[in-house]
Amino acid sequence: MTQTILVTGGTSGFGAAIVRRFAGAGWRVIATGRRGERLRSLVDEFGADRIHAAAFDIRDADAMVQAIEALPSGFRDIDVLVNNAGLALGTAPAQRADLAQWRQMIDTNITALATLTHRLLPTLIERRGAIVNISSIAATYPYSGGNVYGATKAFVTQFSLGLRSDLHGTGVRVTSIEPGLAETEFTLVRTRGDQAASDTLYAGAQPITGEDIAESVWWVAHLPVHLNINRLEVMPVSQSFAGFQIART
Ligand code: NDP
Ligand code: 8X3
Repeated sequence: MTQTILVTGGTSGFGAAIVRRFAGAGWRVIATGRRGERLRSLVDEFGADRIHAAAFDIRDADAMVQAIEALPSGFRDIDVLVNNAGLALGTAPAQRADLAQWRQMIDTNITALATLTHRLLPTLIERRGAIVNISSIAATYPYSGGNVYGATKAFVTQFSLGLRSDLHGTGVRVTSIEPGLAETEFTLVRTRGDQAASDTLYAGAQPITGEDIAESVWWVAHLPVHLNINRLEVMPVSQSFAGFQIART
């Protein structure tokens, strides 16, 4: 039986790779994001029977509900929800950070993710489906300038574990995937379009790719139904941990 997956942030990076991985294997895919032209290209590539494009700003709860209510009949039975849309903005320390950027990260990475999950839970329970939340290593390992971004991802990880607990006995699976350094549009967005900064960060690092994470989501979604991956932390071999800092008087 053909299954259906909803992927938020399908216009770029991890999300676009996840859309391609599942659509290419015959799943029905609902792809969301603000950039409608990119979603339309995916529909052109795979066909409207395979991909449904839903262009909206995920922070707009009314637009989100409208998009879900407008799903064509063939796309309504959602088996897998991938909460991937998200962003980091800025790398300034908290005392110099832009409050508007903090709010945008919280609205996108936390509030929108929780709102969409809440809206789709009845369907996912009915389908004995799965939720895959894209968190980050920043949820666990703090770094200077990571402040609110890391905190939003800590929410994503802990919310995933809480959902696991609440959904006990429903058959719904919940996974938090926590990637490290990955080359997508993430750093371009974080630096407001500084291509040189993005290129410098990833140069020579053999970072994670969108396809790597798509493969992880595919694996999680295709495990035997009695298995649940709670958390999956993924780093490139080139990345590891650094020490604590000490301010001396
Ligand atoms: P990209 O910038 O390439 O993709 C982000 C996606 O999120 C885009 O499709 C974008 O769509 C969507 N998005 C952002 N804001 C909104 C919004 N307001 N409304 C709708 N969609 C939105 O980055 P990544 O692929 O790297 O990021 C995907 C997820 O992975 C994020 O949650 C990120 O925090 C996480 N992550 C990234 C890592 C990395 O190093 N790259 C590592 C660990 C986690 P559009 O702009 O079209 O709206
Ligand atoms: C993105 C990974 O380490 O740049 O979530 O914050 S990191």
